[in-house]
Amino acid sequence: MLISLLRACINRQTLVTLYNFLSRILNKMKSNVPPQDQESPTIDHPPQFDPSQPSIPISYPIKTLEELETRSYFESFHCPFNKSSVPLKSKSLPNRPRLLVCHDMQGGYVDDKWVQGGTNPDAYAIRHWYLIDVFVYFSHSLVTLPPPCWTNTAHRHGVKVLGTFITEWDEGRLICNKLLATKESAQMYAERLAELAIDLGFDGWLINMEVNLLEEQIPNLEEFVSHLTHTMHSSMPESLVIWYDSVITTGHLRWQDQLNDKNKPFFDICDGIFVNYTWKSNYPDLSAAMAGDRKFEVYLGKGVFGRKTFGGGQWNTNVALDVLKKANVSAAIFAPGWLYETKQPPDFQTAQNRWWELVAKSWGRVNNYPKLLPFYSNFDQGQGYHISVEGNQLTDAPWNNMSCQGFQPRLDFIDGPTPDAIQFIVDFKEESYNGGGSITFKGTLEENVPFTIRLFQGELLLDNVHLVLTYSVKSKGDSLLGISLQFSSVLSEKIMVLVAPSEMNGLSHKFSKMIMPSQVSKMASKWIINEGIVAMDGFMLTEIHAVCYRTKSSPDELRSEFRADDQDSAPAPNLAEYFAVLGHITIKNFSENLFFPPSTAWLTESQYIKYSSISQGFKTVSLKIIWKLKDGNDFLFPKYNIYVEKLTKQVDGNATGTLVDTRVYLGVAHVQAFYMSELSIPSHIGSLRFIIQACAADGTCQELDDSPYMLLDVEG
Ligand SMILES: *[C@@H]1O[C@H](CO)[C@@H](O)[C@H](O)[C@H]1NC(C)=O
Ligand SMILES: *[C@@H]1O[C@H](CO)[C@@H](O)[C@H](O)[C@H]1NC(C)=O
Ligand SMILES: *[C@@H]1O[C@H](CO)[C@@H](O)[C@H](O)[C@H]1NC(C)=O
Ligand SMILES: *[C@@H]1O[C@H](CO)[C@@H](O)[C@H](O)[C@H]1NC(C)=O
Ligand SMILES: CC(=O)N[C@H]1CO[C@H](CO)[C@@H](O)[C@@H]1O
Ligand SMILES: CC(=O)N[C@H]1CO[C@H](CO)[C@@H](O)[C@@H]1O
Repeated sequence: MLISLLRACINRQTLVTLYNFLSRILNKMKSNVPPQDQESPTIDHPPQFDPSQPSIPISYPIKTLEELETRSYFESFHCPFNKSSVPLKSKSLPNRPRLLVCHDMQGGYVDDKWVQGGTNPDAYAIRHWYLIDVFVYFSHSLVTLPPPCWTNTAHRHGVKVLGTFITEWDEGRLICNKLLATKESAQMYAERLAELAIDLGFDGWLINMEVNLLEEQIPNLEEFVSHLTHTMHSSMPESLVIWYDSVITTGHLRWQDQLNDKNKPFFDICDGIFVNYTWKSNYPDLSAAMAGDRKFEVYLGKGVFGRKTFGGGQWNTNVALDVLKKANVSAAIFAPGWLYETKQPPDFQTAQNRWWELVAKSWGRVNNYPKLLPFYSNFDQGQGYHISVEGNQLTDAPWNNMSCQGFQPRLDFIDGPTPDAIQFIVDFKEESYNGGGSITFKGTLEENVPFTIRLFQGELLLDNVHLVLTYSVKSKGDSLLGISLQFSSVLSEKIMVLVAPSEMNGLSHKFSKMIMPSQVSKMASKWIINEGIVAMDGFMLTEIHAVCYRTKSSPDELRSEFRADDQDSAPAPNLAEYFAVLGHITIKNFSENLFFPPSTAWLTESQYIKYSSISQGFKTVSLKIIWKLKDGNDFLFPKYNIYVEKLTKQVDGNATGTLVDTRVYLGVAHVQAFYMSELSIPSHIGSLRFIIQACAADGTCQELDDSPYMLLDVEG
């Protein structure tokens, strides 16, 4: 047992199994010892997690068959927070080789377990969704439920998300004995798994049976897999159940590293197979031949850590991908968190961009956006050092919430004096317009010479629609930023439309059309909001570019702004510093009017209110706030910002007290529930007003004065 445990730790490069094992032993010891001995435990152990008690919402896996069977997960305080709220818009997988990415990092549930977000600005996240078709959240717990932040961001980008069902080691055999005891038990557990995926809003399961079974257990195992597939498909036709290359038809645990007659019976009753990564160069072709017309449903593994993987993984990841692409089968990348765990230089963001660029070069992009209206990106990476709403910075506390990731751009140099004249990065340190991210462009640029970067590659068909393009910019000196849109007709005719301020008029001859947007400047924050209307019926919007540009201006002015402390490096004539930040971009349907229900249309309610006294006259409150529309309409806004206002105690006759302090931003919710933990209440405060600000898919938020709120009279 211990040997196999040690193997587990070394193989998986994680200590979590050992940790869980020790805490289980510890808990067992704890329940066996008399109470007086409990005061001095020899090893520190975390307090028992009681999912029924209110606490900061987290995402966690199911560890036993009993919990799965009794559906106790649905009774958990944390469950309502656990639903992903972003539906998948493009549903079926395309008919071509696909890229599956399997996340296995530090046992899972790290910074991503905090459903409402955490405080680590350097949390692990993937932002290269345009390269991915399917994302699997993997851990070594029996039932791994993907934290909703992954599902939210993956769905936004058109990527399917699977949870994992795994049985391994001796414990896994015991589980299988129960799971596969009868045909009925196999069906029942399959139904439980299907129910979890459907209720929590993810798209299916990876089934990983890494145990030796008896041959007579195989028919019930097949029943389990086929029943799970059927049940999933009947509720969600485009869902996926994928079999991991592990147990074979004789019951032996024998990884085949290919699709062959020993594992094909499982492949035949589900939506695909994830083949172990130690394959040899001819296995992809053999597997493709075996799969026949389902070859895109064979996902050959490749481990990023590189253990025995074809081509070695790590920075040679493209080697295996090239082979798979040539064989015309799908690929499954295992554990790209390697970059983060092994701290690849120079820093995670740069290393991650370089590594996924290898994947892009080998495999090509698989997802294009925009595909639908409205299209909105604030370039938020789901982490950072501040948060803004419409140009006003609300907090400068470090944070992470992958749910908040906007559509992630892939920045490509298109045209300019030299490719490196301007550096462009998706940034979370620079100021943001909405959320915590932006794109920064900086460098030197000659007057009247444009520098163009592609932001998005889209597939948005325009039919009888006027588009409204809105973008926010903050810049220095005479730096200007325009957006150009590339449209293609059915005959592949390309039309470039530039939406840019009139100072960029000098470029108009390079475009089919130039549209000068109306501009609103937000004085306090120096952001300029540009808005232009484009009509291109019958065309497809295929690319979105940013165009950096400078016009003539007095060099003295510029020097004083950029070089105040640097006398020697005066810029050469006509070549001056360029600096602009793109805050967001929205493309929407001109005729589609946005509507926010008035505050009176909402019901708000508080639950689980708990006060704690910190010191004389100073206390904290924890509570859960929920809200819904009175007419029962289930319509969900994609995001709600939550604020609190503290009001003084009421004095005779005054219905409410006076507002003290300013409104404080508390966080963001992607479901219609928010848990506030330990909000401090000074003694002179008589009531709290929690404001729930709905934000629509195009990024606009309801006016705070019209937003629903919940009033709480402070107890005592
Ligand atoms: C992959 O297969 C090899 C044998 O070919 C086996 O040793 C290894 O454990 C397998 N890896 C996994 C993750 O199953
Ligand atoms: C891959 O397979 C598809 C479908 O069978 C076929 O249309 C396509 O030509 C193949 N591509 C290559 C590169 O072999
Ligand atoms: C634009 O909005 C109008 C009015 O709601 C609607 O009829 C039309 O279908 C929309 N077009 C697109 C492409 O969304
Ligand atoms: C009620 O509160 C307002 C605002 O602080 C104050 O101006 C007013 O005098 C108060 N009225 C009474 C009756 O205390
Ligand atoms: C099973 C369960 O409790 N699901 C809940 C997940 O969260 C949403 C939003 O709060 C609830 O409506 C579901 O009932
Ligand atoms: C963008 C956003 O609102 N992020 C929130 C994520 O969660 C943390 C912790 O709850 C909040 O502090 C952030 O404001």
